[in-house]
Amino acid sequence: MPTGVKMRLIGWAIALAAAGLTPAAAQTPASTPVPAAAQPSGGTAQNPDKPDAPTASVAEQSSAPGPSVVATPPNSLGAYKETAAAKDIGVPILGRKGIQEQVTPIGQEALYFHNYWLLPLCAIISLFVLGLLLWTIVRYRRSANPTPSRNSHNTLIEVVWTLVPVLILVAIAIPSIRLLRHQYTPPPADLTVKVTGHQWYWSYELPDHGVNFDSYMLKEGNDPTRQANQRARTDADGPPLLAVDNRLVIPQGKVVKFIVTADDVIHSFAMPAFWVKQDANPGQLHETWAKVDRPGVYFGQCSELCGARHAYMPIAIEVVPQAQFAAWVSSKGGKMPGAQPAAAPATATPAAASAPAAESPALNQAATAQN
Ligand SMILES: [Cu+2]
Repeated sequence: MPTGVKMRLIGWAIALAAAGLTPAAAQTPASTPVPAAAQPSGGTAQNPDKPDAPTASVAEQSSAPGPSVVATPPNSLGAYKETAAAKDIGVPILGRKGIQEQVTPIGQEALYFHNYWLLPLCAIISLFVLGLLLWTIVRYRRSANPTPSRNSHNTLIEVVWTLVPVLILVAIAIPSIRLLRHQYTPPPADLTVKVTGHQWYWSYELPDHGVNFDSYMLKEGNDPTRQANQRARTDADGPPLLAVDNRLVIPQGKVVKFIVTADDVIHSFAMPAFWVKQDANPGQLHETWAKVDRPGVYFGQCSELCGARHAYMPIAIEVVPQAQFAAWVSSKGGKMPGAQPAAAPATATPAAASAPAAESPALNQAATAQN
């Protein structure tokens, strides 16, 4: 067989083998459909499901009991109340090894790739090389093998030790690049949060909701540096060094775009359970996103050494059903986009302007989800 044909055959063999070697579960699409009930009834481009169709999953049921709740003005929803932090999810657990339980589609895909693909592959390669070394040391020691081999060339072995590493790299590259692609092509955002790192606290802004606040770590009750007007941490707030006075609250099942920047030095906005870690650089806007279906409180920390109190600027994000989110927005002095009658053109979104019934639940939902 001519060399050119042989090489082409080898190339096809590599491509086929790589395709067969990639794990099927890693192919979960990044954009898991947003719970049907949480979707707007207008502009349902990415989800054809009916917004008020009965749904089975717990997340969907609690996320949006129906359009009527979303349509109710936030003021009538009752006050927002902080959820008590869990001890088994969204927090570091004493004695636990490995990566935190993931609550975003990207996190789950990445965790699967790490646990069921990269780690076994590394283990198999390490064990194989170790075995080969041991075998060579024992079998070809001087006493057992007094006359050394004078071989300098073996075509079969050379082809094998070139092809096998190429196959391994291809088998890693395919799911890895797919994960990157999912990570960097987020679905359209339902909500934008601007995150700013400061020495040494975080501030959050929801520009579409008129919400803007700072978030500081809560000190322990017996901390001598705690001022009299500062609330001491309780277990419901979260673990020591991670609980904050003002949590960022986001709605469950919605795509949240985080625009991350810094005020003074470089910080890093990191939320382990979301698979989010994004540098916050002064003068630059970086973008990351998360979609969390599971309500709860999740904790992260600044992950870029930023100065003396770097360790004391934690991040706490609370994921709540949409109605609770609206109550939180109103408790922060903001209002849900589209919560006003369409008569006010300044705040009306294109969907709101074109909708015939200004007060319809569909309108409020559409306007909410568009922002
Ligand atoms: Cu820092």
